[in-house]
Formats: sequence, C-alpha cells, structure tokens
Amino acid sequence: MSNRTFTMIKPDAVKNGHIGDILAMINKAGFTIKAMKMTKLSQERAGQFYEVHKERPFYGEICDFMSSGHIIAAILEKDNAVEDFRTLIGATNPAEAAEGTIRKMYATSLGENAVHGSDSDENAEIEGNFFFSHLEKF
Ligand code: 3AN
Repeated sequence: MSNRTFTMIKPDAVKNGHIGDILAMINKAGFTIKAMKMTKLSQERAGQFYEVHKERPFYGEICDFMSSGHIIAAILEKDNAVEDFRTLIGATNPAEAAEGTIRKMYATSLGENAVHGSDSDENAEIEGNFFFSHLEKF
C-alpha cells in the first residue's frame, strides 16, 4: 500500500472560489501536500489524462470541461491515502455523496464534480507524474 494519492480541484470549484475551503478540508482530514500547482489543461492534455475513459459516452464532455478553466493539481500523503481520499470526496454523483464530503458540499453535477481523486495506488503514481517532475515532488 502506497501512502500517496493525486487530486485535482476542477474548473467548477476553482471558478466558484472554493480552493481555500477544499484545501482546508484536505488538511483537516490529515493529508499533507507533497506537490501542488495551479495550471490549465489544453483539450489535448485533458484527453490524455482521461484516456482510460475514451470509449465512454461522457469522454468529450469531460475533456471540454476539464480544459475550460484553471485547475489545482496536487499530490497528497497520508496512511491509506487513496481509499481515505475517496471517502473524503464522496460519490462521483454529488446527489449520492455522503453528508460532509467535498462533493456533497461543492460539486454541482455528475460531470462538474469539484474534485478528482485517484482510484488506485498505480493510477495515483501515473497521474502525479503526469503533472509533476521529480524536482517538484517532495
Ligand atoms: P471518479 O472521479 O469518482 O473516479 P469516474 O472515474 O467514474 O469517477 O469518472 C471520471 C470522471 O468522469 C468523473 N469525476 C466525472 O467528472 C466524469 N463522469 C463520470 N461519469 C459521468 C457521466 N455519466 N456523465 C458526465 N461525466 C461523468
């Protein structure tokens, strides 16, 4: 078990002014930030990041959305990071997200759901490396 996960604060939450509140929830839940940047994905880079979803009907929508504004990308550390972070963010669909989760509080829809969280240790590593060089990870 690795103790790192990767997250993005998505364009909806950045536009709505929730960066500070979401980072506070992440810190309060016991995660420490090992890398972080604000950036903007091109349509092409968003397509690469979500390549695993290429065959799914929402692929075009998610690439448009994820390249529509600035995002915060970050690598987080904690024991059992991947699973605990998925618990903290809540279900993909905010209508099904538990009370007190980040998506329950800040997501607006299934597509525009405020935050990303890696779904496995392997993907956390791949996704972190997509955004950060060796020198940017601590
Ligand atoms: P999660 O982000 O909770 O791991 P995934 O991996 O099933 O969810 O989906 C990746 C992302 O694709 C979601 N965060 C969401 O933004 C988007 N997405 C998933 N399902 C849909 C859908 N039915 N319609 C639009 N966007 C979707």
